[in-house]
Amino acid sequence: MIKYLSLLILCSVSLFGQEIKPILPLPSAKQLTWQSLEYYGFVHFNMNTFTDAEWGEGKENPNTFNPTDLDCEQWARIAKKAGMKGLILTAKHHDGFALYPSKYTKHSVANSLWKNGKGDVVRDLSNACKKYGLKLGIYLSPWDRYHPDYGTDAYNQVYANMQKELLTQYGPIFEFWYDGANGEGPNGKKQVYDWPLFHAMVEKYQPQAVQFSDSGPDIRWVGNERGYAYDKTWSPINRDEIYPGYPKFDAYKNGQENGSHWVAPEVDVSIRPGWYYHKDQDNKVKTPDSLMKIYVASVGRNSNLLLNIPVDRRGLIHENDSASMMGFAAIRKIGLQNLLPKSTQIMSSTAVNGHFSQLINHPIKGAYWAAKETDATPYLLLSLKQPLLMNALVLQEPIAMGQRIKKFHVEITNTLGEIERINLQTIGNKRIIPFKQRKVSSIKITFDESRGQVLISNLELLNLISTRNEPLYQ
Ligand code: FUL
Repeated sequence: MIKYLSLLILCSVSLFGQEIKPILPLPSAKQLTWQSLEYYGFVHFNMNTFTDAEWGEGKENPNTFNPTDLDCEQWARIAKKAGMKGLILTAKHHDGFALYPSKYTKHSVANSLWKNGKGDVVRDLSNACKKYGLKLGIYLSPWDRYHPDYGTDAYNQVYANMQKELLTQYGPIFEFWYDGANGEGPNGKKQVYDWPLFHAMVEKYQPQAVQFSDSGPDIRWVGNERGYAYDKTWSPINRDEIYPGYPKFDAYKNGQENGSHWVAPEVDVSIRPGWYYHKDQDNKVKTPDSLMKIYVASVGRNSNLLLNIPVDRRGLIHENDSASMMGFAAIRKIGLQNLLPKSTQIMSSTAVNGHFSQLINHPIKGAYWAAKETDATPYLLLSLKQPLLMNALVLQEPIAMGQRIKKFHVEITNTLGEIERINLQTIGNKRIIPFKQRKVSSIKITFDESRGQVLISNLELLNLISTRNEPLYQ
């Protein structure tokens, strides 16, 4: 009922209001759904866990894989409590060892002594995710240092067959992850991948799943593994100019203002220095405060955050990692609360009929403020009746209408009348702008350059704190 009512209001808004033209390229429905997930987990757990390596060679004895207490429910329970929306598992890494019994490789759990060859980690995780209401994603390394067919045409079909197994036997998959690393196989040959075939497998068996790689097709790598996107982060990119493992990817990492396709970035980063578990990194787990800064620099810079948890040799998330994830969840809960009083009037320089600034933060889904096309430097002005102690501002564009803002600046006035100006570039799905904590009496946001009319759907005020209850940014 509420849905229909909102639709009715929106329709009448566009009946009486001026129609707003979308700016291409636009995200698809599944890209929009993915973007709303914001934060989910990666699990690197495989042969490397037991050999203390990051990249295996493919010559490892399958019996080396031998978790003593594997419990995927523990992973899912912790991930859920930590606020993650899903988990992506390394079903096969570069060494080729498969965590499920595949018909297309001998190098798998089926040929190990673990559970007498009857184990299946993908199945266990799929069941655990269902139980805890998490989405399941699959990482399947195209590079395979074990497979005898690697480096020949036959391997492309092997990979596609493995995709089919994973896409048809374990329930819904929300994301399929292609790693860009591509080296030589056991015969010294490199593979020429059949990307159209691989993409078609996901399209056929799980059309709602987004596909990740350096070049999409649906979502892309952010260009570093340190946990941050950039002040300039465009979702559009000239997708067809690049491919997974593209050597000059650096030139593409910010996306492109006039890019041909919508391929939003995902920030992948590990909670430890390595992707895999190494005992000597037990005391190098990132702190909740540094995870919070990563969140601000990823989700807060037009990306989604994929945080990797290296599961240990027991087959469990280590206590230190779990404690840090919980600490991160606790400071997110407090710090991400919107402090903007509901009664605050947000003034705008101009507004299109039916898209007034009152629609910012409006409960109607899809509502937004639209500046007039003739307004060269639109602005929003927010005067607080009661000054607020805060250190961050959140802005969102209604990305279903395309990404627009190229350059903007924020002027923050404190209770002494002192003004700080911050110059910024893109917004996109969500921008979190941190600054030194102060008592703020007004904020003005001026949009200096945009690809078409300026549209803003959300504005929030935050006070981001550390685990010691101090301001996160000093
Ligand atoms: C990289 C791989 O080489 C690492 O081992 C890891 O899986 C990371 C997520 O992607 O390309």
